[in-house]
Amino acid sequence: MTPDLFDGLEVPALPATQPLAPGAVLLRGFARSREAPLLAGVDAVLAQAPLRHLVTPGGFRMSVAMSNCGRLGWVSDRSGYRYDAIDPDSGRPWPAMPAIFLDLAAAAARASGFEGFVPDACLINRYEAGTRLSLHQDRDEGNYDWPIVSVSLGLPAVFLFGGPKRSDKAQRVPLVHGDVVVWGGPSRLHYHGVLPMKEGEHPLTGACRINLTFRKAG
Ligand code: MD3
Ligand code: FE
Repeated sequence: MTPDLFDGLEVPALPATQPLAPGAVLLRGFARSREAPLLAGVDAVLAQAPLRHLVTPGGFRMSVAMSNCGRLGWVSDRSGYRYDAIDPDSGRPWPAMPAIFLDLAAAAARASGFEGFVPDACLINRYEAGTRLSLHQDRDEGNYDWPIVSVSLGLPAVFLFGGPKRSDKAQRVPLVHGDVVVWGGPSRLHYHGVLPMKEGEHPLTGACRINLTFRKAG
């Protein structure tokens, strides 16, 4: 094989899709081309259902600020964790999921082998400097056959991706603006978290990171 056989071939610096673990696929930059309408959608949702710091059943205020859109929203209070059709702060249903959210989530799921993903819940997480999310499992959803699709916007974060047991060694996965990860199959119930955020400034989101997680909760 002579070097000129490679001329004209586009060899990406990183593959577009990286398997992280069985069932977990990282789509680097998948949301970049739709960053503006996604962030406009976030603003529209948050105008109707403002970010808030939920309290854990144990009484601790979460450092992540959260809101939701879609038919169901994830909430936590002294009585436990659950999905609820009503925003407890407003007493009204959560805002509808913007079409661009549904389209992106379905496209990412399809690219990872999950055809027909129609999420009914989108949790919006906002991280500022120092915000962290300790190791946990997502197991409040009605079935685990569908993946969770996550979209990272704004400041970078270091994601912790462990195994089925809390004590399993976690790998550190840097996630940057526009990255999308599809967590299905065996990875769906793995422990995961986010390391404390560093300070920074992003041209589109300012001093924060926004993470969207799309779920089939009902
Ligand atoms: C792996 N959010 O909202 S997204 C969460 O960056 C949550 O805001 C983090 O964990 C964030 O529950 C991580 C990536 C993610 C989401 C759900 C998963 C990874 C997952 C479920 C199972 C395995
Ligand atoms: Fe989670």
